[in-house]
Amino acid sequence: MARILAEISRTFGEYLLLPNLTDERCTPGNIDLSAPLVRHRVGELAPIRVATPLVSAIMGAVSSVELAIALAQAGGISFIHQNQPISEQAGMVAAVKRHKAGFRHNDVNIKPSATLDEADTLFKRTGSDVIVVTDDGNPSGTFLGLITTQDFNFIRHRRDEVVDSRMRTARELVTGAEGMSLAEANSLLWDSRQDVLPVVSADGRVTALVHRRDEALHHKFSNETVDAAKRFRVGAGVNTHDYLERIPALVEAGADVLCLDSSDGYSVWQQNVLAFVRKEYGDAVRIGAGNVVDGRGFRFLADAGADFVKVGIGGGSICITRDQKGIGRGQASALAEVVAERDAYAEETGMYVPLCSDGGIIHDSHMAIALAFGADFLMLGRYFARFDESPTNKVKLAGQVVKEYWGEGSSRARNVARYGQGKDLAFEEGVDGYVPYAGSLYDNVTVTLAKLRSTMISCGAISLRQFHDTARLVQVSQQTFVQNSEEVQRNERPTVA
Ligand code: RVP
Repeated sequence: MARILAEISRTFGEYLLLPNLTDERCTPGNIDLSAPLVRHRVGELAPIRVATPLVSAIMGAVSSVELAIALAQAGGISFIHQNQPISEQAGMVAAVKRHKAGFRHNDVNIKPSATLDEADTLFKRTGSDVIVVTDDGNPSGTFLGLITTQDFNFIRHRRDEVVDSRMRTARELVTGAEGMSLAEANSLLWDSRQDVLPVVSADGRVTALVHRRDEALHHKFSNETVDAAKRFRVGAGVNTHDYLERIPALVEAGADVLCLDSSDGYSVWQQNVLAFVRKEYGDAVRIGAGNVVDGRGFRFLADAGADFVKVGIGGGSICITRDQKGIGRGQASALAEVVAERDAYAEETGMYVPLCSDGGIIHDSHMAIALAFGADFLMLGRYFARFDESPTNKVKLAGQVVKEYWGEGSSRARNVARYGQGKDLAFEEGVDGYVPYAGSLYDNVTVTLAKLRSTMISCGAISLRQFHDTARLVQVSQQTFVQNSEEVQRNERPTVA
């Protein structure tokens, strides 16, 4: 006979935190939000950590190259999705890795003979606000000047005018020399009053760009997620089908951490992939696995060698797996059980395997609840999909500016490798919809982190570890829950297309 567990499946909106004593240490500047990303021995520091415990979902509608750079700058990390040809995914990973904190790679180039219309198209396609003009329009060409979004507009200038007529020439610009330090580059930026400093090699090529706004961001977030060479870190999703080819290509492209992308990770297929990674690469390649919703699933993947385990089935804002298959668990209940298993596992084996709570964050307050429950870091789709840096279109819908956001199990994404339904998606497990547009990642993450710090201050915790250990949560009444969910349905869930 099937077993019926005694507990009720509960979600984040059903809990509130109680304040603990706030003492002198509890100031915003003292709050440490850093978290381990991968397994490590208890008492030691994880080899990969994040200063901001937020990671972007392994989704085509979320994690673009631009978002990965912006999130790494803000101290988190992105996972580039695997529902695309291996070469394209590896190309996206390599594009993120070309950027160093402070020194941005020269990616966006144009010829002086190109038209302003072509420059405008390039600005829109890349999201960049500065283009390097070179003799042949390639990064390896000779540097001739810069053209920015401030240099022309189509009220004053004709679309067929050439870039040459509006660019600031190399001779007019202050430039830096290859090999200079970031501090020297930033001083030059201030002295020159330029917004961008091209760093030029002895043979006249632009090897990097230093942006004035990056210095300000560095002071705001202070801990970018970078590797030993100061390149931004980036993650990548993998699947249990083509991993023999995909994993080596992603490793070659420079992916810092991989993650198995599946709605149900409690499978021998994931065990096989983890065994492959350990056999081929030992600990040199880091890989998370999931998703699971109970202690058994966690232990299975931890024993199989997962570097972190992702928790959550059916809680994603665009997810309809629970309706379609009757599988899932309230995210709070799932976390509570898996956290207890993680801690027991650490006690027994001396190995700490971090947990990622994936999906179901609707309000910023849910992030605090998820972390209080014991999650090490959080994976978010809807949250990041709302920002400028996500790859989807911004559209106006009933007077409101929204961005497209679709699930990997929707017929738009058809992420067959994620859902284990066979060769094609026989039925959808996700919807295709819209989320309210919210502006830039930096502005939003700044506010979100301020709220999180403020919650931790009220709860008397200055680190996430302390927060896990000392948070006290209560369940709210049924009535509050009904009101919350009505409000969420009205305002916050993606609008289905
Ligand atoms: P959310 O942040 O609530 O939008 O949830 C994002 C998560 O939802 C993803 O990280 C993934 O685990 C899950 N997902 C993605 N697509 C689908 C689907 O189509 N059902 N679900």
